[in-house]
Amino acid sequence: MAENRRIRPYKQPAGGWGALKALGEHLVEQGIAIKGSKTLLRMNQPTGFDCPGCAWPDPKHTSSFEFCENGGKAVAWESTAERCTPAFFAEHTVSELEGWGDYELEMAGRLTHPMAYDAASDRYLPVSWDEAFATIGRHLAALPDPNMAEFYTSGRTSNEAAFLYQLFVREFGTNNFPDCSNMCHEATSVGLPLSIGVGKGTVLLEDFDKTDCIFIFGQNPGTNSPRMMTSLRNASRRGATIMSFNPFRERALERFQAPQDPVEMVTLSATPISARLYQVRVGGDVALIKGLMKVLVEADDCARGAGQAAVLDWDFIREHTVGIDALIADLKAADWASLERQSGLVRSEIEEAARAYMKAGRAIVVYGMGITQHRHGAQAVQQLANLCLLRGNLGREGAGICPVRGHSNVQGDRTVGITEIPAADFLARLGKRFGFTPPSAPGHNVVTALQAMARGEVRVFFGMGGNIVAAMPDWQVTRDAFRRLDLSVHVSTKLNRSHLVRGREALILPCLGRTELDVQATGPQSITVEDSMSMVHASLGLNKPASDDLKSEPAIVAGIARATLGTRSVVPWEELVADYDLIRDVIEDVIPIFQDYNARIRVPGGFHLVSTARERIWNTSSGKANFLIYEGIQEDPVQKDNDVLWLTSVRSHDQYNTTLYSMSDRYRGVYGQRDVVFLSATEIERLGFEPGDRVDIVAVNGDGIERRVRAYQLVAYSFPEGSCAAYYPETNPLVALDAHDPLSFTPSYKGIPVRLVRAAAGAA
Ligand SMILES: Nc1nc2c(c(=O)[nH]1)N[C@H]1C(S)=C(S)[C@@H](COP(=O)(O)OP(=O)(O)OC[C@H]3O[C@@H](n4cnc5c(=O)[nH]c(N)nc54)[C@H](O)[C@@H]3O)O[C@H]1N2
Ligand SMILES: Nc1nc2c(c(=O)[nH]1)N[C@H]1C(S)=C(S)[C@@H](COP(=O)(O)OP(=O)(O)OC[C@H]3O[C@@H](n4cnc5c(=O)[nH]c(N)nc54)[C@H](O)[C@@H]3O)O[C@H]1N2
Ligand SMILES: [Mo]
Repeated sequence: MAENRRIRPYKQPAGGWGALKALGEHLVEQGIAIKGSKTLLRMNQPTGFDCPGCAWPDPKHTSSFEFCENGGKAVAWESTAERCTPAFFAEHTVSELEGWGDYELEMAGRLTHPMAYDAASDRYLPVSWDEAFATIGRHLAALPDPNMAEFYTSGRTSNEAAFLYQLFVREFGTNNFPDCSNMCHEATSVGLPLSIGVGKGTVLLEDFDKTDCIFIFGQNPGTNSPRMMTSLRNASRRGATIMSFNPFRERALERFQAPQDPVEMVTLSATPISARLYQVRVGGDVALIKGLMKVLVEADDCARGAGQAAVLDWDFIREHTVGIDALIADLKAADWASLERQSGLVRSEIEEAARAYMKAGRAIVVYGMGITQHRHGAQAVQQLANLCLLRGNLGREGAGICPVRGHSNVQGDRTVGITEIPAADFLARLGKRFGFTPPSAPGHNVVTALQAMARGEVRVFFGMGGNIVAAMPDWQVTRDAFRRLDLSVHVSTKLNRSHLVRGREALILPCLGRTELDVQATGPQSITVEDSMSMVHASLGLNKPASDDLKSEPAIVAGIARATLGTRSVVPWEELVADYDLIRDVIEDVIPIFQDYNARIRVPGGFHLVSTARERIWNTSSGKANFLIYEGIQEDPVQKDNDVLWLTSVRSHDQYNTTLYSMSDRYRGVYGQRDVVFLSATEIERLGFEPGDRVDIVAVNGDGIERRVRAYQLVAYSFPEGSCAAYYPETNPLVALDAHDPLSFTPSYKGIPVRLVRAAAGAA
């Protein structure tokens, strides 16, 4: 619904009637008020489909309907009545579409037919599936080296599709698997194994019902994993203490009105969520976490000196960890003035938060992109692991570390083999099961893939979902790199930027969505996904597909594999695609933690994949959990200059990554516009501006390349000094491709050094 541009503070709690109204409007806008409501009733049910929105688990998938505004929007977006047909493509040239906004592109509706770019008319024209497969096969087979192709995955792809995909790509001969996870929780996948021997979280949903304390760092559950609000609300009502650390006072972290609670809805009351919300400076988390640990260590010294109970869990530390002495020495050496300056919090605030943590018998540490998307994201994650380890808050009930994953199956895709650095034993089992030798050389992640593409070393890009061209940093570099390709292919449900910024030849392959019925030779098929808490369960789409010409992702992989490898393939592609149970059987053969896969997903709620750290088994080189040290406290070192602000790029309440549901952001009080930058009134004044002024945001990178976005409106907001915020993906041009975590390669989307410069007169 087009809304007028305005800024109007949102006074209500998160959730409540506002959420119901917003979803209702959204269903109407997608033209599916009735069909949409019916579809929503089947979401996250034992026999329905898994929500294509976020990766937050559902209470055993056995609950009655749980209202989630943004899950509803994700479903409505997929089940829209709008169609992007060959007739649409006949009407618009690609050059014309390049001038459209991301919102307008996706509003064209569901893609209905495979399309191939035709240079003569500058249009996408319909092709048959066989022609499309043959084109891909011809390009791939002609490459002198399989490493000249990139195979991207976005995290909605099911376990079955992802497993077949990696099998095909490895049989073809490369480990080039750039993945949306590289832009997201890679800091977790790389950082946590070094600390605790596993790159996933250690808690289950029931731990939220048993914990005394929940610390939430850099994560916005009310928008990005709204079903988590049920756990937080229950915890708060039980008397557990919730503490949040976020530069924004995100409304859902403050108070929440549960749409499923008739009393709250009728009385317009709400449940307070966080006991305190500390407005940490953008990029100030490492200093904050070190400050928290410093308080614990000093309190422990004091307590033990006075003959009182220890603050640290020394039995756990002695039995299960290494490195405590070095950590304590490092924390003692950190001085409060620097910790305060860097975190943007004063010592008494950090002490207050640390006391809440000390008091709690059991604590859960939750985090999201505010931690991972920094130049030292992996190390920041390790500091959170330290915080847990100090009080033995790992591997027992009601305690643990909880990275909140993004896409609904991003974690499962990794588990079944989407990784550019596969483990040797996985490759050995894969090769043995099928009788071929998979490549062992490490492949590309998103950053190294883009770098190779920019150097002209890559000829073919294949995207299994997603919108990498918009999601990546450094748009100019990214776009130039895509334009150098011979062939770009995207398996998609909606039209997006990545279809327009294309190779010499380009294909769009439309696929079934999660909500749709997937019928193969043996009948309707269910797929499986793994949520943020390592629960694997089945998902069965029930809606009539958006078009008769759609194929499932597994069927698309099989078609391409046949066209590329022909009879030399050792995999019975058609047989596997005819019955997804057979795909699950081979997954089980290759990945032993999936034992009895088909039987276990038939139990409502599915099953839990073993998490070693949860059992206090430490798969690290030391065989113990490691306390790892972060030297210094600067997360994003850059020259000291008072005019340089740290910009963080965030999601609005009305978007799903690069998909915009509307131009508004209700909880932050922004309507009808996204070209705004949030910063404190004090900073606005200090920099010589007034609220409402238009500024260009100019990145400070020191590589001589100008990166600038234009004419952003200043919005005075409660925000920490030295920091500002604006929306993703519009600000992605500001992030240099080289500005990433050296360990995990996660781009530092949440730590962008910028200057604000008055915009040219008349710019807006
Ligand atoms: N509706 C909806 N749901 C989604 C998505 C979506 O776009 N829309 N995306 C999905 C995906 S792929 C992901 S990865 C997740 C993302 O979910 P989140 O992890 O919640 O992602 P963001 O909104 O980018 O940022 C999270 C929070 O970090 C805060 N933050 C920013 N910089 C800093 C910092 O330096 N320190 C701290 N402590 N906090 C900071 C922001 O203010 C924001 O509240 O959600 C998933 N679910
Ligand atoms: N500045 C900045 N940049 C960021 C981030 C940030 O916080 N700030 N966050 C990063 C993160 S966490 C992530 S995960 C990435 C997201 O990067 P991506 O995962 O690449 O992007 P999405 O926007 O989720 O992809 C949207 C497209 O996916 C397709 N799609 C939707 N459902 C399906 C499906 O079921 N199957 C298939 N095949 N296609 C489907 C549709 O065509 C849609 O246009 O962006 C990253 N970029
Ligand atoms: Mo993500």
